[in-house]
Formats: sequence, C-alpha cells, structure tokens
Amino acid sequence: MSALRFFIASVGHRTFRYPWLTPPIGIMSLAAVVRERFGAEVRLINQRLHNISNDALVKEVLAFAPDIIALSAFTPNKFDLIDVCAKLKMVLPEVPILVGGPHAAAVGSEILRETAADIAVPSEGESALEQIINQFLSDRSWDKIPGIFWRDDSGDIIENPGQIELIHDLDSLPYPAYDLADLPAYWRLQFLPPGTYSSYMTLMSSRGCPYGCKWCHSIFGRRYRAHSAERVIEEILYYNNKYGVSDFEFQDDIFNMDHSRVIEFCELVHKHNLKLKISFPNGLRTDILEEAEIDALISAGTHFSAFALETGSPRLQREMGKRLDIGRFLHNVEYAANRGIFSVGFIMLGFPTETASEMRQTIDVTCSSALHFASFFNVTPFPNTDIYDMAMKTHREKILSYDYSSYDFTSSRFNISAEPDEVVWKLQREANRRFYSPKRIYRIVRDVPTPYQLLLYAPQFFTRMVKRSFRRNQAK
Ligand code: B12
Ligand code: SF4
Repeated sequence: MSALRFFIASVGHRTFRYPWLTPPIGIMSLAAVVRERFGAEVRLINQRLHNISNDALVKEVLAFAPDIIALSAFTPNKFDLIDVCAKLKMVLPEVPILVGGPHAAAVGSEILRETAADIAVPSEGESALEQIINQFLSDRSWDKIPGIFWRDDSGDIIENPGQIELIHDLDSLPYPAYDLADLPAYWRLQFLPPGTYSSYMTLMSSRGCPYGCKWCHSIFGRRYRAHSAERVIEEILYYNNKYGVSDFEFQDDIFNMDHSRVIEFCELVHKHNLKLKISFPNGLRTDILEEAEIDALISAGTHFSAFALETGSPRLQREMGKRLDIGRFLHNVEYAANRGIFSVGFIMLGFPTETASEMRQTIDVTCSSALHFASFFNVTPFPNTDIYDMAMKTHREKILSYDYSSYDFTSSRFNISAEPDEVVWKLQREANRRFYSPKRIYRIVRDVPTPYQLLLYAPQFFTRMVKRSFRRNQAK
C-alpha cells in the first residue's frame, strides 16, 4: 500500500507593516506526528513565508495530490482561508479538508459555516488529528471523535460532544518537523527579538496557562503542561548539532510557570556547556519571577524578553483577570534590564469600562519602568474571549462591522473603552511621546544587542509618521 499523502499549510500573508515571522511550530508538530504515527508522506507550506498567492497555494496542493488536506489560520487570515477552501473544494471535491489553529479555536463550529472545510478541530491538534486519520483509514465515522466539528453528507454541521483530548505528557510528542521548514528562508527574514537575519530556532516548551485574562485565546486550556527540562535541552542539543544553531526563541505563553523547571533548565545549559542566545518574544510572567531565576536565565544566555504589563490600573488588573502585581513587575523589569536583558513591554489601552485617568495611570507606570521598548496596543477583542462578549454588550455595532482581515498589532485602532475614540488615540500618542524620551532613546541605543537593527524598525516608524502628519493635516 502506498503511503498516506498529507498536505498541511498555514494560510495567510505577511504584510509590509507586520513583517515578523517565525517557523510555525503548530503545523510542524502536527506534521511530525502524522509522519511518525502513520509513515505518511508530508508536504508542509507556510504561506506567510514566501507570501505566495492563494491560487499558487492551491496549485501546490494539486501538484502534491494529497489524500488529506490540513489548514491552519489566525482570525485575521480567515478570508484567505475561506478563499483557499472554496478553491480546493472545486478542484479536489473528494479530498477531506481539515481546519484548525487559532481561528478555529476562536469561532468554533462557525468555521464550517464560513468555509467549505469538512472537519474542524477547535483546540490542540495532535491527538484529534491522529484519531481523524485513523477514522479516515477505516470507515470515516467522524462522530467517534470527541470535541470535533464536521459536516455530514447532507451538509449539516455536527458538533461532537466531549472535549478534544489534550496531551498530558508533552515529552511523548516527536520534535516538530523542522526538516520540512525552509529554515534558511526564515533566517533571511525579520523575526521578533534582535538578532534578525541569523540562524535561530523557535521552541514551545509548555502549553496552557492557569491565569484568566479576559482577552486571551483558549487554544490549549487552563491546565499548564510542560516539556521536562531534560527534553528541552535534548531538543536544543539536537538542533545545535544538526543545524549549528545556538540562538533559540521560546514562544511559550508562560515559560516560567514552574520555577524549579526554569532553574533545572538553566543548570542543564551549563552542564552541557552550551553557549546559547535565548529570548522570550512572547514574554515571561513578570511578577512571579525571582531574582535568582532572572540571574539563572541570564547566565544561561537570555538576552531579550518581553514583559507584559497590559495595564497599570489595579482595578483593571483585577477586572480583566490578569491580576499582575504591578510593584513586582516594576522591580523585576528593572532587575532584568539592569543586568543585560533587553526588555520590551506589552501594554494595552482601551479596556471595556477603562477611563482616561486609568489609561494615564498605565502610561505613568510604563514610563516609570526600566523597559527599553514599550508597545501601546489598542485592546482588540477576538471572538470567543470574555472581552469580546463584554464589548458586544457595549459596542455591538462597532464589533460587528470590524474588519479583522486588516488587523495587525502595529496599526489596530479599536476602542471599546468608556472614552470617545479621539481621547484614546490622543492618549496613545501621548504614551509614545512620553515613553520615548531622550533618556530612553539613549538607553535603547546603548543596550540594543545589534544597533544596526534599529534600522529594521524604519518602515513601521515611517508609516506611523506619514499617517500622523496625514491625520494632522486632515484635522486642520
Ligand atoms: C509565535 C506566534 C506568532 C508568530 C507566527 C507563528 C506561526 N504559527 O506562524 C508571529 C510573530 C509571526 C505571529 C503573528 C501574528 N499573531 Co501570533 N502568536 C504566536 C504565539 C505566541 C505562538 C504560536 C505557536 O507557535 N503556538 C504553538 C503551537 C503548538 O500551537 P498552534 O500553532 O496554535 O497549533 C496547535 C493548535 O492550534 C492546532 N492546530 C493548528 N493548526 C491546525 C490545523 C489543523 C488541521 C488541526 C487539526 C489542528 C491545528 O494544533 C496545533 C498543535 O497542537 C500565539 C500564542 C499561542 N500560545 O499559541 C500567538 C497567536 C497565535 N497570534 C495571534 C495573532 C492575533 C497574531 C497576529 C494576527 C497579530 C498581528 N497581525 O498583529 C499575527 C499574524 C501575522 C500575519 N501577518 O498574519 C493570536 C491569534 C488569535 C486569533 N484568534 O487568531 C494568538 C493566539 C495570540 C493571542 N493574541 O491570543 N504570531
Ligand atoms: S497570563 Fe498570558 S497566556 Fe495566561 S491567560 Fe493571561 S494573557 Fe493568556
């Protein structure tokens, strides 16, 4: 019997304003599982990498002639997903199309109404995918798989009862199929931490988060699960030997949930005499860090981290479920930044019920911090989050008319706060003006690991300046 042919792609485009990119660990992990468990022939494409058109992606699928197609997408890429699924159904009507990833997790079974896909997995994918392929190879009784959504022969959408099975022992997973990713192509593009245009790998060493931020995605559930420190080091050693890479970025939502795992990981880095560059572009939970832990991370090679304050208002910390200790945040950022971690802050302005004075409080706290960079994002509600439901009560029309396809972190303008739009935009401008003082710019230039990389931010800076002067002219 010939091997199962499995095509998997991440759908969506890289934009001028949001050029960052990292290897897609989710689909690489699924690809590795399908190859290991079924001996399948796998083709993997990240559409965002080469920025190919939807038609070109469909041609790639046709050329591969798969038995099963699996597509992953973020919510802003849903229109590409709709287009690609429709085109694939026209040319390959018999081949099952599976969809998953953040958008499926966000909208649930709605994704089967939006697209022509046959099956949707609204959560972690490895276990469900294995069950789906087993069914594909037997009698295709999709109703036996808990928690998935599928379309029956009459076109009705069926929501299977039960929960998608999550993997408790993450170490049982094979390494993501890095060999299927065009690594040199990633290394030529801009990735998140400073160090761009060099070889690096992306790791995800844990899944799930027990905190309850009301804006957060729910892909992996609230139960924290992590690879053992030994397994993370094994993987690093493997990549180090195979690809000569010593620069690793962790995309974990909360790498430092388990203090002893962090310390053990750092000790193993030394034990194996590894000379690493480590970064946390998705952030570390700042208030639970301890000084000894920061020291250990630095001595293991950490040079860059994001730290998410989100809001400087204690009321909103409580109401929005993040419950960050702001005092400890400030202390730990200062400790880390003074010892060589280039520190980037994630800030959100415009929470439901947030007032101008609370936004000012956030700006004050951020300006008093030792952060090098701070991004003042507008709170944007994503479907299937608590904040989305809150905003539907207060700003229903705005939400229903919002075009998520044009969303990106750098340009999003969304206001669901208690203040009018102009007040929020003004405060956002004020935040940037106050934060990037001459003293801060001096610290950035002094501490940035590779100063020439500041030029990489020029396109975003230039776009903002043009937009700002355009708005000013309009206001005159
Ligand atoms: C790294 C990262 C990125 C990387 C790219 C990652 C990639 N995959 O290509 C970069 C920096 C480029 C990025 C960009 C953006 N990101 Co991002 N990103 C992340 C982050 C931190 C980790 C992603 C990851 O690797 N996860 C680990 C893997 C194992 O999980 P996974 O990819 O979701 O895959 C699993 C399941 O979803 C499922 N699955 C996935 N696909 C499929 C397909 C099938 C068929 C099946 C069965 C299952 C399945 O199985 C996988 C394994 O269990 C997540 C947060 C998070 N914790 O996931 C946010 C996240 C995915 N990003 C998010 C967003 C919003 C964005 C942006 C749209 C922001 C922006 N534009 O300003 C951009 C998109 C860029 C663009 N131009 O389109 C949101 C998505 C929310 C949503 N509803 O879409 C998330 C969830 C963060 C959040 N805010 O809550 N991101
Ligand atoms: S701490 Fe981070 S990952 Fe956890 S719920 Fe809050 S935003 Fe989500």
